[in-house]
Amino acid sequence: MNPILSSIDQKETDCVHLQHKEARWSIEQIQALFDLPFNDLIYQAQSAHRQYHDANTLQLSTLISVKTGGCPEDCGYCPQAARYHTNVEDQDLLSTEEVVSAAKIAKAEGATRFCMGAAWRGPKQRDIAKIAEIIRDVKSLGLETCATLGLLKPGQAEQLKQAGLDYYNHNLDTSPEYYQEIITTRDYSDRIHTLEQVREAGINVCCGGIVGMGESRETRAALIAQLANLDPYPESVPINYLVQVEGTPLYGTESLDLLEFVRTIAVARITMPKAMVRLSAGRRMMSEAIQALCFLAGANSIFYGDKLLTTGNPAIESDRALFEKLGLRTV
Ligand code: SAM
Ligand code: DTB
Ligand code: SF4
Repeated sequence: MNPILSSIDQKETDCVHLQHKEARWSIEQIQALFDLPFNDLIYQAQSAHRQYHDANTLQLSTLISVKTGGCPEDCGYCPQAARYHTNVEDQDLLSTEEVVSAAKIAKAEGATRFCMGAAWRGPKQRDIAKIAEIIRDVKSLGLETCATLGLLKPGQAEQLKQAGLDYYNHNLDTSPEYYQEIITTRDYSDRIHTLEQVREAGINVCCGGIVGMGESRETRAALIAQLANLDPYPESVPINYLVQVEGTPLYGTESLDLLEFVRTIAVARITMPKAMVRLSAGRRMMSEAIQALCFLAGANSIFYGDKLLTTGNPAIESDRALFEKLGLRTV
């Protein structure tokens, strides 16, 4: 076995921020992965990837914003926060019919997973009833379902589970230390608490973060440590490259080198080998070559369709051309 991997596997360290039973990765160990020569890092990531995944298969996931804008939170990256002046138009919760018709189109285009996002701090009880109906209908189309609705109150995760929700997306976004630079209206422990409720309800956890927010490599390593030390680690890990939207506080942040984004994907793959690692927001800023490197580094899912929640995503035709060039089988 590779000496770096085996030494990391054997060493058990405590996680300073969260009292998880099995903290397995220190920030230093993860930083050592980030610091590897690029070829060594990608080789390790691809080797870890092949232990649990078909290296030439990519899952296609389509996103829809079911409730847009007007959010009371202050996430510095987000165009949907009411307090920032962006071009996003507010939109109330869509009807079940509107969401189902979008889900049918996504399925016809080849997506197998449908992710529904809402610009809420968290859902109210009456929202949960409506969302449950939407989830039931989307699920009945044979699509994997994911929802990202913000912080959950006790009992809500169980209701989502009963409706047939497969995954709940709730990102840690960044390291605990950097978090307060980005968001002040809720704290890290609120996020962890919601993740615990999702886990306890028996819903798969989809949890990742954003890179390119002006953070250091150590901060990226600390984010990955938080994710990898969750016990168990998330089944699904979206890695987003900041989409800079005019009017948000993070607009104008110095762009992160995309090879560092590829490294982040690789480190997520090595530390969470069984997870789906999702190359999420930011693909419009990435060349085909960078995206190919992300797949080589272990990303095995993308958002597919010309829109993310409020911002753009590559056109389906150009994605199909890329899959063809790379010989990727999509599911
Ligand atoms: N309101 C809910 C919440 O924040 O938990 C759910 C929707 S929120 C838009 C879902 C995730 O999208 C955020 O946690 C963040 O990781 C990601 N996101 C939002 N704006 C982004 C941006 N401009 N660039 C990259 N990722 C972004
Ligand atoms: C995730 O980690 N990324 C997606 C999804 N989960 C909900 C959202 C990306 C949003 C990008 C900015 C926008 O389009 O508003
Ligand atoms: Fe609101 Fe979610 Fe955007 Fe934060 S990321 S402002 S909680 S929609």
